[in-house]
This record gives sequence, structure tokens and C-alpha cells, in this order.
Amino acid sequence: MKTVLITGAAGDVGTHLRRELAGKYRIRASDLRPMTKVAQEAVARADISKMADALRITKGVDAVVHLGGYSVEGPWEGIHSANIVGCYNVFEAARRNGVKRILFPTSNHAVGFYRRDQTIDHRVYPKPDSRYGVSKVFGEALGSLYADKYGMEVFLMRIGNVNPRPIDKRRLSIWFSPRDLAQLVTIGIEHPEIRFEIVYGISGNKRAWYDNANAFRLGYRPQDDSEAYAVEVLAREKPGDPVAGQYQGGTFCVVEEVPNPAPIAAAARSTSPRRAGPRARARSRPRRPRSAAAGRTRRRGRRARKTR
Ligand code: 15L
Repeated sequence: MKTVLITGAAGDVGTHLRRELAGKYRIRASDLRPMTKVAQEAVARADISKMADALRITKGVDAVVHLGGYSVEGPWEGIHSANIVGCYNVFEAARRNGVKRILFPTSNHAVGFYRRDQTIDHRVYPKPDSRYGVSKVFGEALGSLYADKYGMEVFLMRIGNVNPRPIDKRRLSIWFSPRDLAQLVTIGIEHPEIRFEIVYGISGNKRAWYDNANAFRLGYRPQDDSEAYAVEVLAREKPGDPVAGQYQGGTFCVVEEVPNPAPIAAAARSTSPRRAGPRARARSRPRRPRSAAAGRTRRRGRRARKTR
């Protein structure tokens, strides 16, 4: 049985994945936060922004599923420490420990500034919608480097929204059920011919904005489709920001911060505005337009720049 390290294992996606993969792999679940054990797994507390921790947890595993990091838009300091430094540490530690296979769940927000009337595939160039999206593009680039230069086997999944059910209209297009997530991750771990692949982490949604041909080529056969929930989801939908509504990334395209449901403690500890001094607090606060009119003008400018 293969030993698989899952970083960020205490988060939502990690928890779904550990449940789905229990019994199939020897799981080493790692996070900075405490977590409740699922079945027979081993738990390894670690702060991936520290190389020593990254080296310790990647020792002796067959594959890494690197979920750990800041999972939404937020202050740069937190994203930098978790998703830039932390991501580098995990790739580099895996390389030094001779781990060949690494699965990196990147995000729909790496390409969130594509319009909703476009269908995109794995060959499009990145159009991140946030600092968070930029950090995911960094992880994709790192994966490419480690595949080409060090011969690592890298499987990048641009994840939509993992949830037992789709939660709103945007998520009808990017919904990813836990069992489809487990199927795609299993392909990433087991497929004999992975060198460097980009796939979309979504279910077989009729409303998908992605041409997921590369995942299908590798054998992915999603079992779920958000359409089964469309009537009930659309009945609940309220009108939202018109700019956000044009782009695949939705609200990430227009806001400076999304509440982080599970900030990794490293980011929170080293960068929390509440704990920092007044100057750091001012630096880390998202800049807001001074008036509604100024906000409209800025947004219009942004729109003009982004529409290529
Ligand atoms: C993501 O990349 C986030 O990690 C997740 O929290 C959701 O916000 C998701 O995207 C989404 O777009 O719904």
C-alpha cells in the first residue's frame, strides 16, 4: 500500500479527501492545526513555512498531495508565507527526500479572469483574479520547473469548489463532489505516465466553463453533475456584483479579502493585523476606494485593463 502525505489535511478539502481515501492508502495527514483522525492515518503537525518541518513530513512517502496553504484572497503576507514560501518548501523537500510524485491542487482562481462566456482548457495562459490566484500560478510554475529540471512527476488540478452540493450559480459550473475529487486524486497518484499535467478539478457539470479533455484522456470519468441541483440553487440565487458576474472567478475578481474559513496558523501568527503593530496593521489592511464613485472609476479602469 502506498504512503501518501496530505498537507493542509485539516481543511475542508483535506477532510473530504482523507475520508474518501481511507483504507486505500497509508495516509500521513499533516497540518498546523489540530485535527481529528480519520480511520488509520498518521498525523504529523507541521508548519510548511519552515523547511525543517517540510523535510520531516515528506520523508518516506510515495506521493504528496499538497493542499496546505492560504485558501482564499487575503493579505499578501499570509499568502506569501503559506503559498509562496510554504509551497516552495514542500516541492524542494519532496525533491531532497526523493519523492517523485507530487499533486498540487491549484485553483480556478489561477484563471479566474477568463469570462464566463469562454470555454477554456488546460493550455490557456494564466489570468489570476487575486493575490491568492497569483500564488497558485506560482505553484503551477514551480511544478513545471520541478518536472522539467528534476524529473519529478507533477499533477496540477485547478480545483473548482469542493462541496457535498453546489452552493450557488457560479459553483454550478465549478462544483467538485468529494467522490469525484477522490477519483481524480487517485489518477494523479496512480497513473503511470504523469510527467507534468494540468487538469480541472470539477465534476461532470453540464454548465462547466472548462474543456477537461486532458483529465478525460488520463481516465477521469466523473460520477456527478451539478445540474441535478440547478433548480434549487437558482431559486435561491440573489443578484450579485455585475462585474464579478462576468468572470469565472466571481467575487475574487472584485474584492480585496474573502473571509478565510481556515487560515493556516503560520500565516495568522506571523501576519495577523490584530497582533501586529500599528504600522504593520496599516500595511496589511486592504486598500479601499475612498468613495463609491472612486470605486466605480477604479473598477471601470480595471475592467478595461483586464478585457483582452
Ligand atoms: C478556491 O480556490 C478556494 O480555496 C475555495 O475556498 C473556494 O473559494 C473556491 O476557490 C471557489 O472558487 O469557490
